Amino acid sequence: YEAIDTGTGTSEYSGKVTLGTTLSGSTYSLTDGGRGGHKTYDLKHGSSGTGTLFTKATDVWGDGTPQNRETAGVDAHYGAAVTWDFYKAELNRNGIAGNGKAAYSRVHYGNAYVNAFWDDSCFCMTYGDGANNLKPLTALDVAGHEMSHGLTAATAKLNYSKESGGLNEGTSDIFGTSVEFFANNASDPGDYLIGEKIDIRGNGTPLRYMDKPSKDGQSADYWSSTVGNKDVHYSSGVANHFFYLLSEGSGAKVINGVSYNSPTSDGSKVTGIGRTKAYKIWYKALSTYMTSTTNYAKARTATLSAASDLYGASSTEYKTVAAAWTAVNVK
Ligand code: ASN
Ligand code: ZN
Ligand code: CA
Repeated sequence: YEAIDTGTGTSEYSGKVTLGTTLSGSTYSLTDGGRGGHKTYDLKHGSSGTGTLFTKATDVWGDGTPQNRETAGVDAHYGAAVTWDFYKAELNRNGIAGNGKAAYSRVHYGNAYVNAFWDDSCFCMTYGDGANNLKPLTALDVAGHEMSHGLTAATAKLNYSKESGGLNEGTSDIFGTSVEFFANNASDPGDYLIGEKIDIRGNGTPLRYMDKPSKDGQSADYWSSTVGNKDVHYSSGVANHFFYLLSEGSGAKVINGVSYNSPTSDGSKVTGIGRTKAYKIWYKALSTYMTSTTNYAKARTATLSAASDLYGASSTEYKTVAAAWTAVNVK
């Protein structure tokens, strides 16, 4: 006997959440039957194989602390579900690959491992437990970021170096942040910061800032001819900054209690079109016009083509795409 169920979980980062689960006989598992059957496994500090599927006699999971090994499973399973739902509701996409196929998640990878990664060869997600095994990398924006590497691999296949690598990383930040806004979760409200929950620096600051990427000390705010020489997590700043400006516009703004102040390279003013239109334009560009070798100049034309398809070539949306790229010095 098998049945799709709805469990409840207490996550570390997103409060109490509902979980897609499966009841087999008298045992529940973190198998999301409503979303392709996405499973979440416990690697128990190993670093290979799938580990052990989370199973239980009751459909109540985790306690919100990292000491309870189910908790990271709750966050990861919830992040996969919200990402799936975002792709479906907002991008009209059936899963990461677009064919309804579920990925799977592995948590408790290695020991105090401070990273998370998508692996396209297993079509799977892996999460470390973070510093001192206390801050697993399972926050919503990180989950959405990592799984969106699978989305990019299934669409534009942007090469992971030089400017195309920055666009690959930027795409993951754009959708990671969009997933966080889409979740509308009171414990982790949407923001234009990446990794604000996982305290990867140990001082409470996020990993990246989309309104002004240089606030991290390394990322580029604007395109220059040498931006492709930076690590892809820093050359992504140009794409992140473009997305922020397109969504929210330049200047000072407070969203969900977070203050932003986004500059432009030339002192121009940009009025945003809202993040929903912005991520639809980015997705259309990624899935229709970008290729493995797309650089920033080509990303400008790809997103203009996408905006023209969606809103028309004389639309405010089209003009704002042009203005936002110009404001990050992609002309
Ligand atoms: N967490 C990193 C990222 O998604 C893993 C990597 O270096 N690719 O960017
Ligand atoms: Zn990434
Ligand atoms: Ca965030």
